[in-house]
Amino acid sequence: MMIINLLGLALIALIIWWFWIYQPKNESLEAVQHQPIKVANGVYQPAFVTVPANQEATLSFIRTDESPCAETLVFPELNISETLPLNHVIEIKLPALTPGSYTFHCQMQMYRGQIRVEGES
Ligand SMILES: [Cu+2]
Repeated sequence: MMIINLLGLALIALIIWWFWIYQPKNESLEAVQHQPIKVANGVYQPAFVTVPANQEATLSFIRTDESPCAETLVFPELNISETLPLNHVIEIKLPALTPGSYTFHCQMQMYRGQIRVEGES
C-alpha cells in the first residue's frame, strides 16, 4: 500500500515537472542553421526556435527516428507539409512572418515544436 502511494506521488511529481516546470531550450535561428533540428526519440531537438519577424528563414531538419509518423512535418498555420526521409537534411523555407507563435508537428502530433517569431510587426 505504501509503495503504491509513493509511486503515485512520484508520478504526480513527474507530471507536474513535465507540464509546468520543464521548459525546453529555445534556440536561435543561427543555431539551427548550423545544427539541423533533430527528429528523434519522440521530440524535436530543439523544439523551440526563435526567428526574426518580416524576413524569410530556412529551417533544416534531420529525422533519425524510423517511426513512419515522424516522416511527416506539418506547419498548420503556414500550410506547409513536408516529408522527411531518414537521415537526410531537409530544408524548409519559411515565408516572412509577423510576430507570434507558429506550431509544427508530425502527422499524429506526437512530435511538437514551436517557432517564435520576434520583432516589430
Ligand atoms: Cu507522430
